[in-house]
Parts: sequence; C-alpha cells; structure tokens
Amino acid sequence: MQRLVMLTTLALALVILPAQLASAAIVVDIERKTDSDPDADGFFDFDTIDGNVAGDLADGIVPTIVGGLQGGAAANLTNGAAQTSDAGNIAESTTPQNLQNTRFIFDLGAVQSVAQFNSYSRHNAERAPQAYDLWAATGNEIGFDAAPGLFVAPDTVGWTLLTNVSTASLGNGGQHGVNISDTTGTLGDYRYFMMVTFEAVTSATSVRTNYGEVDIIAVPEPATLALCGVGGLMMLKKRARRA
Ligand SMILES: [Ca+2]
Ligand SMILES: [Ca+2]
Repeated sequence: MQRLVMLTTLALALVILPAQLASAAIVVDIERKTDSDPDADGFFDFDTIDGNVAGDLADGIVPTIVGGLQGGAAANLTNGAAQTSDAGNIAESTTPQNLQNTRFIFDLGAVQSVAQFNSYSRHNAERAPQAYDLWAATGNEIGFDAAPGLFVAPDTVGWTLLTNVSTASLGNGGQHGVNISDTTGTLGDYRYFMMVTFEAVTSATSVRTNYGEVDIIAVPEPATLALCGVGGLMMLKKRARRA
C-alpha cells in the first residue's frame, strides 16, 4: 500500500511539476497568407502558426452573440472549415458589427484544460484583419454573467482578460490566422471564452471582419500522461491484490 501511495505521489508530481516550474505568459502568434495558396478546402495552411483543425472543443458549439452581426451566421464560426475564397465569402463567415464591439461567447459545457484559442479570417481587402479582446471564465466566479451586455465591463461580472489581439499590422487581404497559447502549454482551465470584437482597420466605412472559424484546442499531454499514470497504477493495484 505504501508503494502504491509513493507511486501515486510520483506520478502526480511528474504531471504537475513541469507546469508549475514554467512561468506563465500568454503568447499571441499571428500570420497572414495571400491568395498564392488559396486553401479552397477550408483548412488554412500557415507556415509559422497552426491552421484550423477538425474536432476541436468548440466544434459545433454555436456561440451566443451579444450585439449585432453585419452578415453571415453564428454557426459559421464553429462549423469546422474557414472560408474557401477571398471575396464574397459572407455565406461562410460570421461578421460582427465591429463598431458595436459585438461579443462572441463560447460555452464548452464544462471546465476544460485549454491549450490554445485560435481564430481565422479571410477577405480580399480590409475585412481580413482581426481585432478583439479575449476573455475567459470558469462560470463559478461570484456574480458571473455568461452573456454580459455591450456596456457591461466583463471583469465586473466574473470574466478574466487573457489578451488583446490585432492582426492589422500584417496588412489587408488574404487569410489571417491567430494562435493564442501560453508558455506553460496551458492557457487555463475554463468553460467560457468571449471575443469582444473591435474595428481592426480605421475606415470611413464600417469595417467588419469576416471571421471564418474559431478553434479551442484541448491540452493533450497532461491528460494523456495522467491516464497512463492511472492505468499503470490500476494494473499495479490488481497485481498487488492477486499477490
Ligand atoms: Ca467556419
Ligand atoms: Ca472549429
């Protein structure tokens, strides 16, 4: 039994220690690709960041929208594929009224360990750049509001600001991709994520962003390690019982 306790402690230490030793810092990686690589299958293929993938945590979860859309449908944000063309892709997009600071809220249904929050957009001109603040919450915060109104500061109703995003420096047009991660490998344990959108490009006209897809990526390694650890311990326990 003592051996089992020691092994359990060792297994937990191996899983938990690396995350504690690293100093947490959120990293925002951005990249733009132009039409030389059209990615007409709806899966963006970047050189330095991760493209959109199938089967992420947000897959098929239609976001709650606070504020207005200028086009597209909410479901387009989490239906797997991003846009298959630069121009005229409104049917494949979710386009907020950026000037209104429209909010997209994703409810994962339960607290999950999240490694990355990734967003993808596409347009032939000024509607490709992205600008938003990313907030997160577990839902267990005191006074939590899962859908704060446009004039409610999220941090007054339980939300935590993770980071600010802008890809405007990359220029207009093409495919814009954003990977938000953390140096520890874990962005955090959260149930809710919220994008508060902004106008990315200053313009005389109302400029919206044609968002094509959002991926929320689970932390794979610690979960896998923990399962291996638990599996191994179960086997040891069975052996001990047999002996
Ligand atoms: Ca989509
Ligand atoms: Ca997705």
